Amino acid sequence: MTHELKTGGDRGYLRIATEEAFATQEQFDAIMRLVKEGRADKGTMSLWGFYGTSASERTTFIRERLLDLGELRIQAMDDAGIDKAVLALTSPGTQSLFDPEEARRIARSSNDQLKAACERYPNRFHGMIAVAPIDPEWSAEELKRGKEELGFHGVQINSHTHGHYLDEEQFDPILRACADLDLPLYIHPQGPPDGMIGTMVEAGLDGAVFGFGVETSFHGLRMMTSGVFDRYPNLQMMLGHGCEAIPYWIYRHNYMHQAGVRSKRYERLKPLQHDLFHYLRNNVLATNSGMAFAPAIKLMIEVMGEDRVMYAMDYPYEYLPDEVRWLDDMDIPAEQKKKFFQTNAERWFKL
Ligand code: 1DF
Ligand code: MN
Repeated sequence: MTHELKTGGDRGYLRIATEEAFATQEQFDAIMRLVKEGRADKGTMSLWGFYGTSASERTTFIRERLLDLGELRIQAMDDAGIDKAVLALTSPGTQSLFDPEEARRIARSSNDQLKAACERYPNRFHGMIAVAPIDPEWSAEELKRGKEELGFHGVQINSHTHGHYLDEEQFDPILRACADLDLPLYIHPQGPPDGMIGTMVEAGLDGAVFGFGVETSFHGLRMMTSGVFDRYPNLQMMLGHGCEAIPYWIYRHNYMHQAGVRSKRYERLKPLQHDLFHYLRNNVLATNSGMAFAPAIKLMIEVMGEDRVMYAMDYPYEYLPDEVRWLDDMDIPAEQKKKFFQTNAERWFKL
């Protein structure tokens, strides 16, 4: 142990964790009903079949911690030196549900419960809005309520909705609302859709270990290559887990994307106003959730710029106070470290 972890800024910065999860009992029950009936998609069957029923130490801890928006969570934050958490309804949110009415009800109720928790701990908790992408028009209205009435700071969408992606036309009301309301759009992973999951479950690689990242970087790239950010130049998309590896890949993504566009290889790929580096540096924000790994963080800062990379813990799926110590000890300039832990989150979430 290199140093004690304290809240309050004893190292010259506050620590703001930006991808922290909670569940509501109704959400949990609705997903588990689909899982028990065998009606959920394969990714949800695998993920919630495990987290919802396993008696392991890990899953027991996570189930208890997801449902708590009170003292347990505050104690965990205190113990790890986390000053503030930006909270969102855990993956898959409402997106595995098939009934739009149920999805709307659960999203709305989750927003109300999160608002109450933020009022109980105004200096510790901030909220991201939950929506029901199966109903984009309703979701756009809920974004307005979430920002204007509940005072929330962004929206978390758990990647695909039954295999559909936010760059598709039917989701335009959601993108427009984010742009109009100046709400960052956090695209968080869930299990890959049935059309993508292939043999990942048999391989034990569908979840956070790999499948999450592949599917979510696919989503992020769809957004970057389809002209979304030409339509909405001020829209900010957030990606966790080391920006889902896009900064590492971006040179090749960009080169091959341009080669494909030039040679008119795909009907869908039209010339864009900018190259992919431009969108990465103007429309994408990243967190290091689940990647307490200095080489990945330094790469993000180098490629995206020091103003676009933020800290996240990913509690309760990742809760290792030692990771905070490693990141405190990262060999980057002090001003960059303060941006990473504190001021970038304040700026982009408007805290
Ligand atoms: C896991 C990881 C599950 C993350 C999550 O939601 C989640 C996991 C169900 O470890 O299985 O949000 N995560 O963001 O890394
Ligand atoms: Mn997460």
